[in-house]
Amino acid sequence: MNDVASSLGANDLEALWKPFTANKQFKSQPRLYVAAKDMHYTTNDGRKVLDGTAGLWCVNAGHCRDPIVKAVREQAARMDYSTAFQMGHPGEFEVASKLALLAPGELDHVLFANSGSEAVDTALKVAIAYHRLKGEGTRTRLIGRERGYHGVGFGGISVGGMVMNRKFYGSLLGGVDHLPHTHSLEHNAFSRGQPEWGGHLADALEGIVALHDASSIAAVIVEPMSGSAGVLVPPMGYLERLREICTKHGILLIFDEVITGFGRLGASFAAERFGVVPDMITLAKGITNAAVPMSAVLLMGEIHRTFLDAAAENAIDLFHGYTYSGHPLACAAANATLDLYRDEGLFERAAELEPYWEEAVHSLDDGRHVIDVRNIGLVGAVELEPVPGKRTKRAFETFLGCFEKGVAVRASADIIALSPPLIVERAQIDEIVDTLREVLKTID
Ligand code: PXG
Repeated sequence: MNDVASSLGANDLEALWKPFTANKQFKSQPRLYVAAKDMHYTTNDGRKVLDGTAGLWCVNAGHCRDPIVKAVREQAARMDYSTAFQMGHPGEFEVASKLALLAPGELDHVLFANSGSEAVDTALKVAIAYHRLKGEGTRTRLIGRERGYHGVGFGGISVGGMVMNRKFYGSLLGGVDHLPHTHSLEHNAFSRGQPEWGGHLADALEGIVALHDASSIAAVIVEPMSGSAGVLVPPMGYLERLREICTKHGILLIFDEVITGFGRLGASFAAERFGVVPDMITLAKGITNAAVPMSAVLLMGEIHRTFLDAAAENAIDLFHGYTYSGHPLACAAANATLDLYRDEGLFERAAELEPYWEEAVHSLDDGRHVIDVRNIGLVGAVELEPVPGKRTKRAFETFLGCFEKGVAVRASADIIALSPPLIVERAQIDEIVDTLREVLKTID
């Protein structure tokens, strides 16, 4: 240990460089949670904070739920780790089977990883390798979308469309194009559910195909509803059109459902809610209710078969995987979580609450600084007019103000995103919205 390190006390905040955090501000005014149960966190100074964001879009069943805690505890004592490659354990097969049953269409095979970023990079690699095995090795281009978020791996930031996540990191992957995003205050402000305007923006994919030729394109990846970029709900007909164009040109369609999976939109997956089945789905977050890190790629049986058919009997069929793919603790958490979602009917509950949620968030339509409110499922966004020359300031101060008043909301640029656990009560929806309204009145 060097002198500086050895002089740090056990509770010193200096050594840790927190991710996606304003570290100078945080260290001067630290916000620490020490416990969580159901809809609430407890701070280090003993305050209760109502969770308006399900952690980071992930604690869909509420915090520290007993069946999940018990399952993880028992698994930790029974078997900590089993080799991921060439060996297996029962829990991973159980989770994969449950996911395949839950998934729409022929999405009946599963690869595990540990984060949304890893799931995205896995899906992109599988897409390119699949075409290669089919004798179409020229299909290497990947198409993402402006304002898309697909994690922080090199694949994910390359197809992603968040400028701050990209601009520091060099030239990124080659052969990537982006569709236009679908957000338009001019046409869609204060939409309820799917906006009517914007379905035609999917036709930009035809333009990209015309430019490069379909024979060079492996996959299109989009979030069916963009979360991190500030809740961009797909316009009517948009996803259907993307599906049509991809099918027409033999391009794989990947839905990144890291946020939209597991009930967030009132159905198991956004694919089910919107009635559009992609060729692969990436999942994370709610898969274990965030109790243990885990992610997955759901893929069509045909993709899986292509790899198996190409491999000799004793040969490895996919040269990809992580030490912790299908980790026993994660599988224990996922099994208990998927059972809990089913037993408590939480996806249906989200669907039932949607009209109440919609009314509540749109009661902010005339709130101070508010230039848009949008919603779908148990997701809402309140877009604030930026302070000239000081983008993000207003939403960040709103986030701090809400935290002071005991409600956790998420700030993304000048947008406040809301996504409570699916166990939220109506009175708690009111508390989230009322707190936000009051705090907005106090922000310059
Ligand atoms: N895809 C999507 C659609 C995501 O939302 C990831 C991939 C990456 O997952 P990991 O587990 O690698 O972080 C995400 C993550 C926000 C916010 O403020 C959202 C995420 C991450 C950080 C912030 O909304 N989602």
